[in-house]
Amino acid sequence: MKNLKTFTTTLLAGVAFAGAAAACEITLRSSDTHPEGYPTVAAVEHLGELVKERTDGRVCVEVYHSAQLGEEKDTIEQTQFGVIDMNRVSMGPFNNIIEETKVFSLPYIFRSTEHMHQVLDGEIGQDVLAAFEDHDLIGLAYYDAGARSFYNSQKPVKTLEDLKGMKFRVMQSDVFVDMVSALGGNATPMPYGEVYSSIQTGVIDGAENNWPSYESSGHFEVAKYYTLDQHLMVPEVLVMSKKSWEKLSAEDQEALREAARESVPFMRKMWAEREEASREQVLKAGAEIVEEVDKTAFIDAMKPVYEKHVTSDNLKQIVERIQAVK
Ligand code: GTR
Repeated sequence: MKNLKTFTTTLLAGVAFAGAAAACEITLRSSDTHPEGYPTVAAVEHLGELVKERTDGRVCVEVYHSAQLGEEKDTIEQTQFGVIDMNRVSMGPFNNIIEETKVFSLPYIFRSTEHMHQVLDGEIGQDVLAAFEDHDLIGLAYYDAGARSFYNSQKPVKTLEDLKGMKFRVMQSDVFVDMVSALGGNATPMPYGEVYSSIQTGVIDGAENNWPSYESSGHFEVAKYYTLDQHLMVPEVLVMSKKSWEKLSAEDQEALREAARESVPFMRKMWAEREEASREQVLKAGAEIVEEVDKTAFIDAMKPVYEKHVTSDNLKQIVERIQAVK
């Protein structure tokens, strides 16, 4: 009996020791509105594995998915304060805080996914990421978010005329409010988590998003008419609180930057697959897609959005630089 007790004690001590050796000295909490398995969540988890490996287990990243830490706008503030260490968010909710982020939220600013990648991977992408620093944030990486299109619970929207007077939820940014107004609709900015019930109860007619979000949020269940107008390509961004960043050694900062860079191709591959899978899933579930859309009419209608929001020399220059990218 005594022997067994000694054996158990030794065993437990061994387990505790192994646990201590592998314990993380720093655990960075990262927020995401999306559920487990969504490409943005998987990308940050992947980044976490890389960082842990490269810091010999000292720095770990814990992803709080499914909006466990709150809705995007609130989590951004908490990240600025250092309450949340990292945050994977759309560029949209930054528009009212960081002027430069508006350019990527302009309707039809990118001609294609390739064009967007060229811009984000080059100097312009770096310049816009650098703009986060003046706002207590460090921009680490961009992730894909495909193209956003309108969907609603009422009817197939085939033309601009069909959109007139309809109520759409938008992300909390003035650019998107003006975008819906320019199309003749009524915009209601609200947090992502409130959209499903708002469509269900008829507070709004619909919203706009990419295939994976339309699918994973379940919005297709309450708004089955999806119009492939692809008016926005707003990239996702991974940011870190400057306060948390400054607590890291230069070496750990570099490990984090490197892991962030490497998580991008991982995410892009996953994203392309998920776009296809989500599209198939919603179609199977009965979503009706309007594929034939006169995009020129949509593009022309968006001119007032550019006139209102691209006013400073800074933004005018960035827009010109984006347009000049082949
Ligand atoms: C998604 C995006 C989220 C969130 C959401 C929204 O496409 O990945 O970060 O911004 O859209 O519409 O609020």
